[in-house]
Amino acid sequence: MKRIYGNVAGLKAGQLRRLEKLYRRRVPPEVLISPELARDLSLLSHEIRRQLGVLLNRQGRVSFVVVGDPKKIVIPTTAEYQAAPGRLNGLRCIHTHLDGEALTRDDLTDLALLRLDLMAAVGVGPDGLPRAVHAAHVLPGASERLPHRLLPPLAPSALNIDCLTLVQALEDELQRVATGRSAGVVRDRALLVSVSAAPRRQSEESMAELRELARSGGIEVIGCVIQQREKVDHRFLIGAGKLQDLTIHALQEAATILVFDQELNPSQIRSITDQTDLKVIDRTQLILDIFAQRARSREGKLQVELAQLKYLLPRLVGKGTALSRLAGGIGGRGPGETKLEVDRRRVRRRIAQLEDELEAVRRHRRQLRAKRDKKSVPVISIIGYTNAGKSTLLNTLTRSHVLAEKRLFATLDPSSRRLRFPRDLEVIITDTVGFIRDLPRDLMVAFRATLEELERADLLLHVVDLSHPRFEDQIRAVENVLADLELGAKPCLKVFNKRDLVVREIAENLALRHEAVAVSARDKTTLAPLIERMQSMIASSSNPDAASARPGGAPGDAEGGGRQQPQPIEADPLRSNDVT
Ligand SMILES: Nc1nc2c(ncn2[C@@H]2O[C@H](COP(=O)(O)OP(=O)(O)OP(=O)(O)O)[C@@H](O)[C@H]2O)c(=O)[nH]1
Ligand SMILES: [Mg+2]
Repeated sequence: MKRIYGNVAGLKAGQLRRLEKLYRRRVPPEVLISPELARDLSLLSHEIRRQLGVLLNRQGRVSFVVVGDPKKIVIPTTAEYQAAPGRLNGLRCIHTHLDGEALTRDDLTDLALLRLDLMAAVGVGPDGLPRAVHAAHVLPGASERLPHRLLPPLAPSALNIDCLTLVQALEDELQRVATGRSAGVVRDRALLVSVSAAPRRQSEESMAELRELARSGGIEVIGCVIQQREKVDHRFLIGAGKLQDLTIHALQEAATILVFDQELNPSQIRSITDQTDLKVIDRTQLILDIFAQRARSREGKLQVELAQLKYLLPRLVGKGTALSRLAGGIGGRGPGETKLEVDRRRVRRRIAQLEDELEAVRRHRRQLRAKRDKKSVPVISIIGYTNAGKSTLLNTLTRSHVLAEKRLFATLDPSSRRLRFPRDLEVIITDTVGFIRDLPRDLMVAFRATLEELERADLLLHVVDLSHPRFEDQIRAVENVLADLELGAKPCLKVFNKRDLVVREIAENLALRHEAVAVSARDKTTLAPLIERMQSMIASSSNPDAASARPGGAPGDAEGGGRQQPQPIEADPLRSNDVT
């Protein structure tokens, strides 16, 4: 016996039997609904004074029979018909409207949220016979317009609208939207979402950075939604109504993923995923994904995996605990243990293992460092916000070819080069992973081995992208990370990069105010003052007496500039070898 869904209380046995018999009906697949079935629904609905609906699959079989109340009907959520992203769910809903009214807002929302093939309402006349039929379908790829299209009202005798062809065309269109703009490459298509009480400008700027992060992660951004709320919704973060709009928008644009600018807790991720059928991640997860894509060295990979597992662990909570009981005794595990606990234990074990391996890496690094210390070659570490131009600076200074790219977190693994200064002073110069505002804690801990290198530096070069509208915030973010790493007291020279993109006087004024050197890392002819400053700072750190004689000069007035023409940078013959 097939189940009748919805509001069946108080129906007579005969009426229930008639409802059950509806499951036996077949409708020609190309017809919206057969006139006979429309008539039966209408008459029965009139008799019980409740809306009545059927969900028909693409073979024209009745998959669900649902009883509503006089004004509305609740369609069961149909897990077995869940639609893949960019597809419809293969069911059309035909239900009755006792007053013969057109499709309601709720009907149209259901159409989009459940991704039905079609939604239709059969008007019930005063005699119980069917009147006009109103139908609608979703409208792909047009988020600026309404998300659906209403068909002109149909007569109950003229319901052959060639459903299958129509639905096929809709799916083709959805598919086209999904792949059209990414030139055939299958990539995630994201809607970016920000929910916060912060002023709009701030949210927008943060969103711009999230967009850059998404781009770096190889995700196509198809839209951004910012919601300002005094109080965030504890369940969905975003308001329930807005989330509904978002889901419809996502359907139209064939989005596959929602990326939140704010941190989501595990239960929010779960509720939003359930509600939208989309992948849901937050900024931290996105950064972790980028790191995972970029990690090349073994150490980098270990560090990223560790960070990912630490992120995952608290999120392995309660999910399906009751369902995933393992049979007792397998592999020595006791009965009653849940799969989740096994997962959690496995993750913990792997974390411990990774931490051991990284400890070994750190030991090895310390030995290398001790060797280097014996030779006492000064170390200069290039640090700064991601995309500031650190790798470019290293390349130009040492004529090497470290990867430099217009994307966030191009560099993950540190690389070191030797550099000989004009005054025959040799140093090691290291490029590091970029910093970012609110750097995920786990990531920082995981990258400790890399960042420990900084402790050993004699001088930090803090590279700043002067052309970035928020460069001052970026400076602060970097300084916060340095303070977290207890490196705040290290000698540090600010390098204001990309001065070619900024009006000359402005660049010079800013550099003066921040005691920085303005350069263009791509253009080695601009680097002479920087080299002078580095040289004198290194010299004074190894010879404190010299320090008082050399106050930090402004750009261009580098110490000794008059006496000694800055020479072209002499890179060591070893330059192409990493010296880590
Ligand atoms: N116009 C201009 N662009 C620059 C300059 N220096 C670097 N860039 C560009 O800025 C982008 C980022 O440079 P990278 O050297 O990769 O930056 P990074 O700081 O190493 O970045 P991550 O490793 O991703 O943290 C690249 O597209 C560079 O070509 C400069 O002086 N002027
Ligand atoms: Mg880099």
